[in-house]
Amino acid sequence: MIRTILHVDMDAFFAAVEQRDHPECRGKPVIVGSDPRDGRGRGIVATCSYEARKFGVHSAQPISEAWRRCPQGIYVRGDMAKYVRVSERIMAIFLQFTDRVEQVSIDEAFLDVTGSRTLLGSGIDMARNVKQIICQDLQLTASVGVAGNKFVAKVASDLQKPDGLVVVEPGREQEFLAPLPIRRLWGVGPKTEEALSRLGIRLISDIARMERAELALRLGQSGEHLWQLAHGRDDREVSPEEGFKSIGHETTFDRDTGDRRLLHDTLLELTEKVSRRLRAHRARGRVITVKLREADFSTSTRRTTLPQPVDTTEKIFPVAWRLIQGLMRQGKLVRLIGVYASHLATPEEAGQLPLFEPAPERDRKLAQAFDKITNRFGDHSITRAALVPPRKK
Ligand code: TTP
Ligand code: MG
Repeated sequence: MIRTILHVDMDAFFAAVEQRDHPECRGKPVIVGSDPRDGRGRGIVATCSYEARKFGVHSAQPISEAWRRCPQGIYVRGDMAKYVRVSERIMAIFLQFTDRVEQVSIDEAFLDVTGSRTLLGSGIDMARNVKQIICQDLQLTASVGVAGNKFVAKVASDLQKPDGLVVVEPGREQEFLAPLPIRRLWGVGPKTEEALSRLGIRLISDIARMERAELALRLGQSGEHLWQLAHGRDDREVSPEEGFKSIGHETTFDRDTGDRRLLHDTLLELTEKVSRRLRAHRARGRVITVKLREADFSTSTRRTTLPQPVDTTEKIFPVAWRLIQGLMRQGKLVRLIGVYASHLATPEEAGQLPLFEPAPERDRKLAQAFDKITNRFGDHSITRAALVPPRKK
């Protein structure tokens, strides 16, 4: 079966929201960052409007450098909570088209709309509609790529930014990718790019032309992977619960249950496992997803994006419990529940995202102390007084 996958990515996301909310910024170079007025180089550019990009301003640049290139720009401090709210509305729009939505970052998602074609039209129809609804409801523009797999859809969405729509018909993937530089391939960073360019390999077509075995010989496993991508092949699924990377736990009850206390305590235990694993990996998650399966196997998920990445039960559990309660239906018994943290960042990465501030130190120390004790005495040695179970109705 030929799949239809959309990759949607908002244009100049934080800056576009600011231009929308402050009409005096429209049509002007707008730079969003932490510490924007600090010309001495402490702040970092989160993003900037397309007007500012003409001056050579870009994400992750020191504000001082942006200032040097574009002193006439409008410099604003971002409002992360607002962007998260807008992001949630965007993700909700995607769910009108399919429940197979994989959020990749705050402003970007894959949609597997294969199953929606009979009802909602072709890939290009759905792409146009997604763009139109985002524009009408949120006064923002998105760029969309439509293709038979994730990789090609992602490349396509980026090609005509801003307000782009690029469709790659099935069977034309290789032709579409051929003239593009190899850095467009997933897994080709600056180092690989340099190594390959020394061999005269600069375009995706150069890789597609190579013998598969030769590429594998030179680059090992990633050679095989690049060869597949260069031919426009990518069979990874759009996976709603997983997101980009995730840590999760789920459990099936011995007997289907409607007991809220049991559900609460089980979810708390699962959350505890997730947060311990997050800390063990020195990672924090920004998206919390819960899953609930009813006795008849009908399964639903719900997720929320947090303003800051988290790795503690104190932060994750209240969110997860609220989401689970939203999924529970009167009189329906529950077979399975699960909780996942995704869109993971290491503390270092979280620090690089200028607007995501690290979790309070106090919270972390508490969690670390807790880990030490549970690691020594097993999972059940401490119960948290802070997390009081709900009163039975
Ligand atoms: P991107 O989608 O990479 O960028 P963008 O939406 O601003 O612009 P484009 O039109 O090229 O897609 O990132 C989405 C948001 O994430 C961006 O608006 C701000 C935030 N961000 C950071 O805070 N730091 C960063 O280094 C990057 C790349 C993005
Ligand atoms: Mg974007």
